[in-house]
Amino acid sequence: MTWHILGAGALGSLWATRLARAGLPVRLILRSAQRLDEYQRAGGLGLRENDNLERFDIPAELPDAPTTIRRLLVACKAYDAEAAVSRVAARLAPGAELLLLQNGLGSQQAIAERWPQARCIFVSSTEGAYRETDFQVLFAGRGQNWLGDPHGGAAPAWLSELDLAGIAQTWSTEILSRLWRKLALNCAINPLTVLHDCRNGELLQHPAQLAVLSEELGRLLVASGQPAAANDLENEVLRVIEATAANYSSMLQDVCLGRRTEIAYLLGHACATAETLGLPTPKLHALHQRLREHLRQRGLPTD
Ligand code: NAD
Ligand code: KPL
Repeated sequence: MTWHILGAGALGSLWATRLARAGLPVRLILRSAQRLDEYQRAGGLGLRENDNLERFDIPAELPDAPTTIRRLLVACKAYDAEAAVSRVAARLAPGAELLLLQNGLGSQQAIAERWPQARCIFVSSTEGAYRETDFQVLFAGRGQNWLGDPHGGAAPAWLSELDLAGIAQTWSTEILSRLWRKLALNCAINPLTVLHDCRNGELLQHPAQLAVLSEELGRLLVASGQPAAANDLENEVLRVIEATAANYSSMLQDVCLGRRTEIAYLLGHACATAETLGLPTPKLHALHQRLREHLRQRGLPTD
């Protein structure tokens, strides 16, 4: 069965090239005739891995192409994902599978609610990739992809295709817990790196701030029905900071490059959930407001 990939950015290209390299059928869906033309002139998708550059001439099409989609990897940013799926919705077969690669939470639920006839598989990825140039991706960090269906059900047989393609995968029966835990880590670390304009490791100079945020996030996870995701959260925040001490967080990189952040699906989602639950989280709200003000001053979207 063909893998349709919606969005040929960093992660979409990383998946598409590895699937194509394994000889699996892949088609890219690009947003406009101009992007399609640029792609064709680039001569396919490039993957740089361990100083080795390979190019793959993967077929590409527009969202309104006539063929049916049975398996779709949605590889857009969280703020683009629902609109991107809506452009191919008429092509989805009944029971089509949508793999949602987005960071944070909120965009996946919006898609799952709007297209209930599809099987939505949520993915939490710790792989790292970025675009070196248009249509050329650098595989910057090996990691793991956890896939799961929040409604339960069996693991799909095509997971073996990911193994064949060398895409590290684990089927998770607790995918929401994983996504909430990652969201909490991102909420404790990323906004502070933006506001202090620092590498992750420098946050160790602000232990009191990290402690109070971890405490509020832990209470939020428990109140949201995800107690396992709250286990030992503060220590995990400190462990991730130490393990990634020399890195700039993805949010700080976005801000420095003048790119829209996924704030609405991270801190925004955390604060909105706390409000819905009637749970007081004053430090998280204050952090959200400071971050939004910081983005506003730089002319970036605040949600
Ligand atoms: P990206 O910006 O590199 O790629 C997104 C692509 O989607 C862009 O090429 C954009 O043009 C395309 N797109 C947007 N709307 C579209 C539409 N309507 N039709 C077709 N294409 C459309 O983003 P990314 O870094 O690949 O991140 C994707 C998601 O994966 C994000 O939620 C991110 O947080 C998450 N993620 C990324 C990484 C990473 O290392 N890059 C790691 C883990 C998670
Ligand atoms: O996932 C991250 C990111 O940069 O987005 C880290 C810093 C590891 C945790 O927030």
